[in-house]
Amino acid sequence: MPQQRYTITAALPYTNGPIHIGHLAGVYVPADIYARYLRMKGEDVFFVCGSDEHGAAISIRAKKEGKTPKEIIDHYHNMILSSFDDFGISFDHYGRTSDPIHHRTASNFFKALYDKGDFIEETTEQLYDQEAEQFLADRFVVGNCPHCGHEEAYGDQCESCGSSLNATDLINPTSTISGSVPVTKATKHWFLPLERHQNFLENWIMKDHGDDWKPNVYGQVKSWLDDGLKARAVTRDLDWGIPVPVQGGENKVLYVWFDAPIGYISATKDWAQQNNTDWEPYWKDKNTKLIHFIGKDNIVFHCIIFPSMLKAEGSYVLPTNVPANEFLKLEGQKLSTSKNWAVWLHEYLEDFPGKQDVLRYVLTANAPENKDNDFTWRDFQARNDNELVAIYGNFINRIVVLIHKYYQGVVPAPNDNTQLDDETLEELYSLPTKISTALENFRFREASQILLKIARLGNKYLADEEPWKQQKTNPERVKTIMYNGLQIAAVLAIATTPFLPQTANKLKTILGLSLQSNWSDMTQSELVAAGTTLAPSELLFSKVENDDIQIQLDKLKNQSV
Ligand code: B3M
Ligand code: ZN
Repeated sequence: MPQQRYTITAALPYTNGPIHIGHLAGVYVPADIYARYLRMKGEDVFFVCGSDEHGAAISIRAKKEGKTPKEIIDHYHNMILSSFDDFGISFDHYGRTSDPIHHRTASNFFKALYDKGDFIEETTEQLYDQEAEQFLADRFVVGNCPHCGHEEAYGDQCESCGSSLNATDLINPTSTISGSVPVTKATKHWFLPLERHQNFLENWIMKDHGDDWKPNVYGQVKSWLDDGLKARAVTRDLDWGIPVPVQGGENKVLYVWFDAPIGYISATKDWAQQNNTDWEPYWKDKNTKLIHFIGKDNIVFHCIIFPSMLKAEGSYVLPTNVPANEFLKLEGQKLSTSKNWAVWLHEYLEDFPGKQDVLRYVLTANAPENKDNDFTWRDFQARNDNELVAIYGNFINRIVVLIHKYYQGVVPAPNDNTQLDDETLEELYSLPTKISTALENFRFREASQILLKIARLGNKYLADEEPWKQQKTNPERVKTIMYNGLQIAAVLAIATTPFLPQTANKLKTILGLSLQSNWSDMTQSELVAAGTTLAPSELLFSKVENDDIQIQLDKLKNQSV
């Protein structure tokens, strides 16, 4: 089959704080598993992310810390980049929306739509903070959501019910800058008339993607479309952002949600320039599959607004899928940067050195795929101890230790298989295909459980055959069992690669497998050949102690405000 080109995007984190487990579970871990899996299948994958450095989130943080926005974005950009790197997220490129290449790209995009008459220019009454002398939109203003009554809805969105709002829709608005009650004041802006795109969106999403988009994503999109789309302002009266590049745009900037998704494109250009390749096929070739990994609060922007922009521009592909996740909670409560109710990635990496894969596993096995889910430290410990240590690690340890004990580490030549051997191997070779199906349908939880099933199969095989009881009486039979057991371990090693890359490398090293494996390698019946010498056994996982968990629980309690 010819290579399929994939452009995989992961939501650009705001550089107003570090990365926490909610971001990882919702976006970065599934996106990384998906990208690694497709690369192993030999597809042409470009996996892109970057820092989202404009918008109210940054200005507010800067004000709070008494710093300039530039100081804030540099600080968090570096921090986020290095924690992603330590954690092993395999982006092909990580850009920044403060880069000149992004400013140029977003500015040109705006101009292109402007020149084609795709905006409405209108002077309207907007909320204005007289004390701060600033117009209020987005996170600069909170109030009651007109749809669900949530008391802290932002000027562009209610995070509780997910509806997208205009600041003037809020009931009892207050400024988050000064706490004062805003007045209204006239100002000119450019609006993207989404109602013009209603028909196209209905045809594209409801006709083409009713079956292959996740129900939580499709459901949200459908309800916006059913409500009827309205024009959205895509410019703001702010001084932090990308200047509006048309006449009358002085002292105004592009709305952060106009420029941020273009960040995926500018990061692609940046990467292509550095790698002497062409960026356009990744965005404009009609066979390219564009996949956006995001959290549920970003659905409207990726399924309605950005596609309308792309369609209006005319030369871009539209997303093939937008596998948005729901939210992860922590110990029963909503994760919150401002309340410091979070497990921060950079702190996890310090507190649990070398245990990146444990977090990847727990966040995948318990991913908030179809509904909000809870991360608890007890569950983290239980999944580590009962699944990774007791099932996965135990199987590998048993088989490798026995090969060293019986054969000084040299893989024995097998004799004829019994029926049970054949049945076991048949089941083994059916599992990678099941993982593929789950991953290709964005069911990462299920995929992780099929992965574990390979280790369970290995344990069951050893427990049923009890080679340790037969070694004296029937050593030839034991050779076959051990040989087959190693093939199970080898399939496990390769299938583990997209999920737990560090563990996969360790296991491949023990088994003498190449670290560069392809997904199709798992169809080979002899992955570890007789005569191969295994490396010494190495513990893949170790128990998480009660004390370690208590430290985390105490820390959470003490740090939260
Ligand atoms: N910066 C992430 C958020 O809403 C937002 C994503 C942009 S993706 C183009 O937290
Ligand atoms: Zn609401």
